[in-house]
Amino acid sequence: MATVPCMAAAVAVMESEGVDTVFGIPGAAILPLYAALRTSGIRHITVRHEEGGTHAADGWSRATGKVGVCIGTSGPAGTNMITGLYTALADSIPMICVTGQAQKAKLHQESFQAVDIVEIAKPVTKWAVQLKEPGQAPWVFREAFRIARSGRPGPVLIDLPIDVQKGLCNYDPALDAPLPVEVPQPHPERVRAAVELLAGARRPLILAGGGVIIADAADELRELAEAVNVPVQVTLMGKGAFPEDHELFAGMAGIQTQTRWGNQSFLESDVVLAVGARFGDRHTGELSVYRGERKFVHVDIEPTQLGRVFEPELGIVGHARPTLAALTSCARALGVSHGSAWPSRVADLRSSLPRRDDFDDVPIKPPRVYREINSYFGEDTTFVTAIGLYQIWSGQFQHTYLPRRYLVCGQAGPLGWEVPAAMGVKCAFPERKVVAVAGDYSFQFLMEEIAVAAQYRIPFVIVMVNNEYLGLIRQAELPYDMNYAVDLHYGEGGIDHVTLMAAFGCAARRVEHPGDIRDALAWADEESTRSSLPVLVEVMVEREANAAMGPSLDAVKEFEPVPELAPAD
Ligand SMILES: Cc1ncc(C[n+]2csc(CCOP(=O)(O)OP(=O)(O)O)c2C)c(N)n1
Repeated sequence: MATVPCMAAAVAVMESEGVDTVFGIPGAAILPLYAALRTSGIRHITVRHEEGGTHAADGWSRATGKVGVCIGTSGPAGTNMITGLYTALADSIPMICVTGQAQKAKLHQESFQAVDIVEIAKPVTKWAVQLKEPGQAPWVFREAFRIARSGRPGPVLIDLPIDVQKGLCNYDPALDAPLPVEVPQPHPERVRAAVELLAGARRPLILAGGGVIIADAADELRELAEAVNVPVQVTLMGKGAFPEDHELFAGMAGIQTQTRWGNQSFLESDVVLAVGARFGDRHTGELSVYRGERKFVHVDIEPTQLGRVFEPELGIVGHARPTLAALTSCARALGVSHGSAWPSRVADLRSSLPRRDDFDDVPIKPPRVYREINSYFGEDTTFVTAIGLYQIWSGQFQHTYLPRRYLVCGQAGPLGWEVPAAMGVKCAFPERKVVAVAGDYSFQFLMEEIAVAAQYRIPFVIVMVNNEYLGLIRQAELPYDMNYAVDLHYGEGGIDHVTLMAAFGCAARRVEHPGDIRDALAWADEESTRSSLPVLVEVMVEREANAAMGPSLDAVKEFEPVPELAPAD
């Protein structure tokens, strides 16, 4: 077998695992890997901060379903990646972070930029490993890809001491291939038990979480829903798993990102079949209300997820795709299909519990921004949003129709995620329209990555929902009866975002009247395509911190009076 630099073998593994773009920043301790990358077919995007690199790899991964890669040198490069690793772990995103390291023999001597990144990364990765021998390089990289994508996907960190990187290994790409990834099949008796529970229900719901999207199981979900005529809800991470214009769509339940009719439908349901959902606290709120008297069937690929938040009536371990398919076949074989009474009830709730988004006020009310986004951008647009009131409004008001088009870092919520993640999506799918919906403060967190998008001509639209303060924190401070440390004072010598974008060579427009939003979106869309650059639309919104939120599904603050509704039968 040929003897090659072990980093060339590592790069060959990346290529054969479907990696065509990596995000990173070189440094002295990672140069042997960069030397191998230089002669490969992989495109390297030089980011301005390793956290940005991790989020870009994360966005690339969420859009493609493949394993994203971020590379950095030793010391602070690795510690800068920790937030990205945590974000990917929390949302089950397959990703590999590669770090350089000081010489093996010097690690105990406080060498320059030597930090025990493996120990630091362990709690936020599925596997954190240091390469000890050049001969292990292809195997450690193969195993990293296998672990990242198997079971509940997640991130891996590979630390590469500089002396090991310089070594040789035996490698023949013709004799190498990705390691097999198991697709766990559900237990047939449990599938039958689940179908029987559905059959016995009067008001069943299917709840699709992010696991349905990760498993690429949206078609199987729809087939099951239509076969049994059962309404479908999505979690925030599941947004896009089911088309929101489908007659069986039942909204979203939650205490932050919810629809009013979604919460009401959920409260009226008696059996919930949850697939690839982890019962996150922003979804369930107060558990006694969430659970009520209803029975839950919980399907997950990861056995330790079952019973973690509460014990379901029935748990099924399985990959979402074969499990949904098996549920459909079993339901068909048993002739299980519900009548139209409950789906009609859900449709009634949908029409009788709307939220207003047609405000004409100046300053602009945030729901109006999302109305314009919904109406201007097409179904195939990919939206990227992180955390803050703007993300909560996005979850409440934005419509999604296709999987892998609504990308949100649902659990970790690191401010600044949008710009690098949008860049990652656009690198993966240059032909897709990509829109980052960001708060002003979130935008500022990693705004240096605009320079990267400008350098590489990566076009996307940023819609900034600017309330000039930390809205979510202001809302969180209400019970403390304070507005402390949440003022940004842009008007008093602070940031002018339009000028800021100009400094990066990018266009931007500020909007203060609701009637101007649509034109600005159309302009930004055209301008970003024309210039191949990121373009910003800064929408000035009212300084009001009152997104509809509450501690439990039945206590979510409502803006509009709730009409009297007859209870479900
Ligand atoms: C890295 C990080 N630091 C702090 C927070 C806490 N945090 C959540 S939202 C928020 C304010 C966000 O302000 P902005 O982006 O302007 O959005 P808004 O809530 O005003 O819509 C802060 C500080 C966080 N989520 N992530």
